[in-house]
Amino acid sequence: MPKTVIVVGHKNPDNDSISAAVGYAYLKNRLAERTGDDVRYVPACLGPLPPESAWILAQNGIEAPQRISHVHTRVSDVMTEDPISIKRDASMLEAGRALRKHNIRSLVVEDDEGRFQGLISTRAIAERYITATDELEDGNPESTMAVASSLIESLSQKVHELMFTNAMRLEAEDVLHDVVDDLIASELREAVVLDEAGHAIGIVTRSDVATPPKRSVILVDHNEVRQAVTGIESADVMEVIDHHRIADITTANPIKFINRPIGSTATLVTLEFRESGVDIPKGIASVLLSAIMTDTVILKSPTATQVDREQVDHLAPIVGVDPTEFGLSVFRARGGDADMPVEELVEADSKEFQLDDSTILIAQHETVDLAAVMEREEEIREHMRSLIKNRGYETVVLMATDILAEGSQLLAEGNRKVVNRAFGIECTGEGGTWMPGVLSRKKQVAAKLLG
Ligand SMILES: [Mn+2]
Repeated sequence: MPKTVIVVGHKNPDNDSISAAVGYAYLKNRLAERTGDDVRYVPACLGPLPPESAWILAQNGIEAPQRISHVHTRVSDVMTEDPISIKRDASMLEAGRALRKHNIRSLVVEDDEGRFQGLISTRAIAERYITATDELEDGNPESTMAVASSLIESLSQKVHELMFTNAMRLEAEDVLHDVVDDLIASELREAVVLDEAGHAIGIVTRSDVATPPKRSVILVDHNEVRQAVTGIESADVMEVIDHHRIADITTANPIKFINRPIGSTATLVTLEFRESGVDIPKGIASVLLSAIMTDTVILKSPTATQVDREQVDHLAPIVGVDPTEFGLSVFRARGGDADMPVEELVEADSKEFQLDDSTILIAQHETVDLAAVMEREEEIREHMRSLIKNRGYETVVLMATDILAEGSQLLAEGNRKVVNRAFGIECTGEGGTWMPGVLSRKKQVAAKLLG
């Protein structure tokens, strides 16, 4: 079985964490093929897929990363799979032969449906023979004969008569640490691993748990323990690919640690593809491009760099799209503006300002799809009016900021005169007013209203 390495992003995954894990696992698998390493890189995630990730993966027929809850060593990481089994009605002679043939210490005893019944071990057989010799009396030839016939009889005895039925039972997903003490203390050397149907799928011995292997992990889009998968302290961190501040992940050995102050981890993954000369298939290119676009807000964010732009220029022709158009469709797949509760849309980023003895609430909602926001104008205004009524604001202003167009649609409820005077506009109760270049609530809106 190949060694497994988990490639995983941070908790509460965003599109960059998902896409970087998918893209980097793909690259590492191609590189492992190239070098003939028996390693399988598995992309994983720590929470539900963001809608845009689910969309882009489905569009490209790429399997979603595996959802994991921890990287502690599990029973399945140490068990010997597919244990040798024998039917419960088989004879001890057959059992003995099977133990010899496979050079093992115990056999799984199963019923006709293959369900686990017990274990038959070399120890149980030895005990049966030693017990038989209890009858032996020195100098009594009859007792010798009795023992001999008892031993012969034992060969045709059914295994279920001698099997051990109290073996410790485990599940493959059990955390090893949680079961190890019980296993050490158990009467038998072996524990049996059962599946849901009660079939034995593995055996764990005491020596398997003496020095359990650590699970191998590659971290993308984070390097902070707090944001990392549970159990990271007991795992083996093989690599880190990230674009955040350096935090507190530590390792026993030197590792590949890439960290650059650029717009997205997907940018770094793209660079890794190019550096190693591995072709980026169209699907993976789409996934990576989508993450550069979401993490840099279509390259408008101040975190976007020339390096990000260059990787966008490399990926877009592979996908065959215009990057901005493509970015917009990724943001639309988020579905936020059309679906999010109106309370969230208006209030998630809202601040109160004091003007004489009245209070003004200035809310801002950033979007790449202003049309979708404005389609909800009626509902939004109604909510703004309810805030005035319930919280006693004099005025509520909403800046619906179009990141791409670099301006804001201003909606006002309450005392519109104040707003109109401050900006020299004619704000009515319908449609709002487009204010080009207005992006900052503090500098461009609050200052004017309060000044
Ligand atoms: Mn990121």
